Amino acid sequence: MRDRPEGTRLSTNFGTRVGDTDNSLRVGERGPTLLEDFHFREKITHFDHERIPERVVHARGAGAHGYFQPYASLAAYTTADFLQDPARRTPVFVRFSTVGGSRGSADTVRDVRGFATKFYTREGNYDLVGNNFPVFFIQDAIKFPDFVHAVKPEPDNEIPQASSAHDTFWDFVSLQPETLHTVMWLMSDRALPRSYRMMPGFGVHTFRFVNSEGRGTLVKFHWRPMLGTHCLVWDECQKIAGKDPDYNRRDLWDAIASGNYPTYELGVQMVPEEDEFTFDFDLLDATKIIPEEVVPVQPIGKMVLNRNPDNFFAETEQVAFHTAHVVPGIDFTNDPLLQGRNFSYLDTQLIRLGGPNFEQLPINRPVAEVRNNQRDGYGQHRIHPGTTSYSPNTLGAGCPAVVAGAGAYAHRQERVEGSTIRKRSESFQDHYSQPTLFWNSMVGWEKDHTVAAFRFELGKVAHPEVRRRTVAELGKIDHVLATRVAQGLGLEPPPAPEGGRPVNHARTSAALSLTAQGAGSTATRKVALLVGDGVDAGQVRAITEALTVTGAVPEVLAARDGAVLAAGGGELEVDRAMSTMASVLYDAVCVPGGEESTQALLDDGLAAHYVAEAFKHGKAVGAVGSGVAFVRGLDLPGVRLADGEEVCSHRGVVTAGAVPGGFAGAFLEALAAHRHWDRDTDRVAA
Ligand code: HDE
Repeated sequence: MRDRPEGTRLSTNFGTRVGDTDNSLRVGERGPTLLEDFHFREKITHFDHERIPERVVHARGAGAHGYFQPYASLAAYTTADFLQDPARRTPVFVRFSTVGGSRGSADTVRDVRGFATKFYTREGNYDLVGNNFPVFFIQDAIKFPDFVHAVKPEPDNEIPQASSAHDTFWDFVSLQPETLHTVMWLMSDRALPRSYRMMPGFGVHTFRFVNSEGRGTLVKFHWRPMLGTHCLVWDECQKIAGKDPDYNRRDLWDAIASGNYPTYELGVQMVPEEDEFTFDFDLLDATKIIPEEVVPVQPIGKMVLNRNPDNFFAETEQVAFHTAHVVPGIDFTNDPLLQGRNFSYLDTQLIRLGGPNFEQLPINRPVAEVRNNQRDGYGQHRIHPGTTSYSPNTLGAGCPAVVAGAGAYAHRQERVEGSTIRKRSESFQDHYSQPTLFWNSMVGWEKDHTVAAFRFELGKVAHPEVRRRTVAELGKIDHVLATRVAQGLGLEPPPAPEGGRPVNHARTSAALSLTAQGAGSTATRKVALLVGDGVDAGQVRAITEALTVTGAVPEVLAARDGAVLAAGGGELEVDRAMSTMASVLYDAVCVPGGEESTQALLDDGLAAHYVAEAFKHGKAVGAVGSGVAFVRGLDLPGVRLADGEEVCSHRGVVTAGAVPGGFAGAFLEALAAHRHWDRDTDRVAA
């Protein structure tokens, strides 16, 4: 249903054509406006009511349409219709989001990201409402309001926006050790996705597949981006938040608009029900992962996002996800966080979307038939003829008929016994082993970034006792971690563990490191080529071509928009003025040659800043011909540069006397590697 304006005439909401929408009806040219002006009143009234409440969490989002297709039938595990036939494509709508910030906040904040998928299956909508971390901050839904109040801006002055770097968040964390595992993920670069297209998703909870024999299999869902998982760094994020606050949203939109469709593989970790108690943690505890080395992730299908929404409000804003939107063959477990979510999502949509008929909004409408005796309410769009709106009935021929079996959802039967009790199970009590596992599994630069994040966040905390309590908690994860954070904060490190039980169990899971998250690719990577008058246009063309062939996106930047003069005559078109962009908006920077062009760049501090900053952020840097002299002038620490005609690739800095030969290949390789952390970046002033 699309309401297109082409060839139409302006009317009121009741269909009366309007001849003037610029002047309200008044008494004489300078007199008062008349109440009689129904068009004026309707227009203003509608405008006054244009806003709906933003989501209490996940307010800022970006959506996309696409489809999901399984690789093979999963009939052995589940009856879910959309997982049976590898030939069937099920339409989907996905909404990515940040969690803490308001609707207008920046994209590149340190935060968890939502990854919510609505599958419009023939058996009704199935919503997989996940995040980009596999774990959550709390174990029981009753703590959710406390957690969210702690992380949201502080209530007296509503500061800070979209940031966990403040006292109330860390006060809560330091008192609530179950948060620590997810806090470790939050302080890692995982909280800074380069792109929604390069970000994983997780169902977090243990769900249950049920097959046609009623046999259950416990299941964890994983979305894996086909471009690999890649992240930004914190300094870059803070700058992007000013240079382009819509960075991730724009990236998603532009990629889809240009035919670079984001693709993800859906994977599952499956555990037979009889093995539920074979782990050293509880599968019902959402603060735990199942290490992939213990239960591998099996790919079961892929999702392609191939269409941008037509209208942000109608689709991305009004879409309503709900963990209880399940289809036959997918069931819940008793995870107390999931049980609470099954209440919360419907409840929140009732207020956010203004009543019980939000399922009739186009973006929420199932493709499966909807028939029931629910009636009336705000925004009712259906006209139900007849006299019966109850069941059982004979006057309406017993319809809609209630038939068990035959595709009806059947809750899996589970025997449950126990006393009513407010108590967390003993099996939920170990809050430190998995944060330690995560810490141990990171490589050096990941640990460095994580320590820096703790120092930054706690450095913003005003209450010394909150800082101290948090560092003490970190000491229970790993002594080195706590010591390094304490040093940054000028605090006494917690005492080293003495004899007895060492704090760190020394276990690792290689799959947890960012270095294990998918092969590098140059596809859709953005590269800034810095040029001035007198540039060697042949070099620019050769580099541009080599990049474009592999799917990278080169852009020519100069001091001004328009064109620059090429060495030896002619012009080279410029894509953007350097001042309208920044190195943080690119994945790599390259300086082609041309004596005059190099001189122009040397005279422009902005050009030097582009290269130095890209270097500092670990990005590939390239230079050719006289461009090498430009890079040499920046005195980048610890990097070898080309001398003469040779091609030199060192720590992601690729230089060459001329383009032909190995430059393009070496530069593409450096670009595909995403970042180069074997550099000494501390001394770079950028
Ligand atoms: Fe949510 N969450 N959540 N959450 N959540 C909402 O529902 C809630 C949790 C997630 O793009 C709200 O429609 C409770 C885990 C996503 O529209 C609300 C608990 C995970 C989105 C809500 C959790 C999520 C939401 C706010 C603790 C990852 C955005 C607006 C028990 C598995 C969906 C809304 C979108 C949104 C409640 C914890 C993911 C208030 C009570 C764990 C991706 O209902």
